[in-house]
Amino acid sequence: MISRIDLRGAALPEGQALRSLLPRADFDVSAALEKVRPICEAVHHRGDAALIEYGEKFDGVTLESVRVPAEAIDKALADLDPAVRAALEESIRRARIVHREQRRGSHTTQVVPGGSVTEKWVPVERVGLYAPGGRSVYPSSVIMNAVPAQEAGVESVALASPPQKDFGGLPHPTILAACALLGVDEVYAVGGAQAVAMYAYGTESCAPANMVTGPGNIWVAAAKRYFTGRIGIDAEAGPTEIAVLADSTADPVHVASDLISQAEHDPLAAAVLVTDSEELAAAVERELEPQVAATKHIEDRIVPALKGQQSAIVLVDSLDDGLKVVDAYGAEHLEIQTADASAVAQRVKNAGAIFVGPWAPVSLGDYAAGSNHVLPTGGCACHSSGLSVQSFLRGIHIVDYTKDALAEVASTVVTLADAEDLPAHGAAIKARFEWKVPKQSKE
Ligand code: HSO
Ligand code: ZN
Repeated sequence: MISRIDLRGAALPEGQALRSLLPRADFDVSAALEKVRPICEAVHHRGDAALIEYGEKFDGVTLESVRVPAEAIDKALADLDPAVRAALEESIRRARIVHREQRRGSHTTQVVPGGSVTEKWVPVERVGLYAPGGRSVYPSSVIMNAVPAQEAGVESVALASPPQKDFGGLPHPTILAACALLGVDEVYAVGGAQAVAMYAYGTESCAPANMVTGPGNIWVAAAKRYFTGRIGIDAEAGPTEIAVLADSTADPVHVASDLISQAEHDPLAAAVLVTDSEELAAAVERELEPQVAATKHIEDRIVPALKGQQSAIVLVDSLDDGLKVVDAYGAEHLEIQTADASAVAQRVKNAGAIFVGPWAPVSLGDYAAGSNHVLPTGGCACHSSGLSVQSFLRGIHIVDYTKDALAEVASTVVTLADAEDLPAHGAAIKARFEWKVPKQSKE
């Protein structure tokens, strides 16, 4: 069901050499880039008409308008199963508790008497969120995107999600109901790359956004890359990943069920167990089969995900080696199922989120820990963080110097400007102090 990679018996290689031994899915965004280019251009030139055409072509629906009417959002909430409503409300409540504390105030540093730099944190004005349709209808992801944007103070938050044939061309009702619970009332029935293009350029119905966030398939990731530099993006989310660092104290039933839980997302999802215990590895292998057989998305997602090149049990000589492996891998989600798990978690350098001990499975974080589940995939955890209030803020430096404070540092600026052969930079200082600006001879 899952392959083994045995790294025991020799010193582990470092850096890229170690990374190349570890499993990972192919997720080639650049190859998809050429395919999304015409879609983005069509939306640029033909706006809503192009969005409606793509709705017909990709989603099989004929829309009159891409904007979802308020009544449809209200109705989705009214029709929502009360138990699901209560669970979504609890998820929102916990996410708000955590994200509210991430807010940053302005901070002023007095550099010298009369000279200060204030860092002021300002929310992005308008954000376009994306929620996938099809196989991945996740109202929880609407929560994970909307809550940090709202807690950051973003004034205008819109959401796009593919129109569903079975629901009269509207986005999935649980997505609409989540929007209603979150107070997001600007919703578009638009999916894929065209949704990102709609936000980037704006159309007759949708004002352009400064930033686009939210998970999506490879086309959404490619469209985000296409518009990078023009709009802000969260990340090019790839297939989900779980790594578990476990020793002989771990419960194989828990480990197997957690590996399966993320394999359930996608045939390209990755499930990686890193352990120094042969016994645990064997017990998890034994556990996988009956647990997989007892669940739902077996042949279409879980079996291909576990059997795929992106998943494996990695055997190491020691927990220290295990830590090197999980750092080289940089998992989106990392569980620590070892003795003294909190201390081990503190030693991890690269992971999107870390789940400590037997009572903090990834599923908890997916829905209701209060943490965010939009996390860096594909090894990007070595340079990026998950979505947070910070993702929606910009820090602006406000530089405030008095005449005396500038005079004190004037020669430093002029010297550096001369050293970089930029005399006009220095002249801008000299002009303020009737300092002689030397005439440049024209050669
Ligand atoms: N594990 C996914 C998020 C998710 N899980 C949504 C369930 N629903 C990526 O972090
Ligand atoms: Zn999940």
